[in-house]
Amino acid sequence: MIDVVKLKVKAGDGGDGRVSFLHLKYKPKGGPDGGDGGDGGDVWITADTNYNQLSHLTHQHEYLAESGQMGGKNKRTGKSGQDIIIPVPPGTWVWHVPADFEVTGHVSQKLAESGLLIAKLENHQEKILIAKGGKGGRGNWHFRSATNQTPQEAEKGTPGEDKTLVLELKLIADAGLIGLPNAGKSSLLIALSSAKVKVADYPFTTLSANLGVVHPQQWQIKSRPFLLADIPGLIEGASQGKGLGYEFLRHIQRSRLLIHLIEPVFVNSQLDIKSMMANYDSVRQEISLYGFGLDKKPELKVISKSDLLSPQQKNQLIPKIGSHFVSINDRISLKRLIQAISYSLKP
Ligand SMILES: Nc1nc2c(ncn2[C@@H]2O[C@H](COP(=O)(O)OP(=O)(O)OP(=O)(O)O)[C@@H](O)[C@H]2O)c(=O)[nH]1
Ligand SMILES: [Mg+2]
Repeated sequence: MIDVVKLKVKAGDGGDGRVSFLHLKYKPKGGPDGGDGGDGGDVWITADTNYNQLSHLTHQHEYLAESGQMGGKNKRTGKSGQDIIIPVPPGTWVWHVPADFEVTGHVSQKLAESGLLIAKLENHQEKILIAKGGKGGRGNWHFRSATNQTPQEAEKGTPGEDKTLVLELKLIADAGLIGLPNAGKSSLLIALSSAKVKVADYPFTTLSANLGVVHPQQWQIKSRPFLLADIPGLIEGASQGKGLGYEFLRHIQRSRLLIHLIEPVFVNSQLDIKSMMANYDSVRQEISLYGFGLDKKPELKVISKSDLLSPQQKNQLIPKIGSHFVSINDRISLKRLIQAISYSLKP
């Protein structure tokens, strides 16, 4: 999924004013009649629900709006340049960045440091002006005066604005799944929704963010559907560039609830609760290093793969980690989790 793109935009220049004089058979040298130049086209960005990622913007890196045309004879104003409208999915943040900004490393962090946030586009058809077109120059007709009936001057059009932008898409999910790689996040998304996502028994199976809709009604729960996001796993040192998950935290930045999956750890077939708690802490650490208030979001701690646990082991875990257990093989546990999530999401 493409969720960050850099592009240059340039509004159209204003057309120049014209220098001309009226020529008539019976009046060889008439008055000045040079028209004004047309205004340059603007560049707009608009939120459009027909898009759910930014991949349509990767083929073209420069967006130039049309310039205004030069003024005509007979005081005719030149044609204005056409605007450009760039559609983006709702949830796109628009950053004004230095021209040499590089979209590598921890982009969200770099944007916060060196970019200027111009807009957060949330709703369909919300529109913002990104670069204003130049004004058309005035034609020589404007410069006539009592002492100068034949002005040879006209105004030049002003240049259109140009900017370098980074568009950053932050998916809108109600709840986001976080946890170490292999914790079972994608499996859970599939079990709860109809999302089609890759699952495998190795870390870093998920390489981008996934979204699924959960319909509590299908589980005989009277609650509204909600959107659940699954992102790549987070590992210790993620904020220093390890693993893949860090960059994807942008997609849970806007969710109202974090669902933190902690998988059981066994050492010589003994449950290792200390390691589980340490794993939990390491993910929390990366969340707080990410910033943007992510660590302030309400969190549901959920122990995954609970089919691997005996009732005694569950009892040992409750005082240490909590009492939410889930297994994709246990429908009752899935239903209970949906109930807990729905309850947390109630306004
Ligand atoms: N026994 C058991 N295995 C599970 C359960 N949920 C997931 N698994 C297994 O755990 C492994 C990892 O599952 P994923 O869903 O890919 O884990 P993930 O957290 O999305 O992993 P990354 O995308 O790499 O971060 C797979 O082999 C799953 O089949 C569960 O409830 N019980
Ligand atoms: Mg996954």
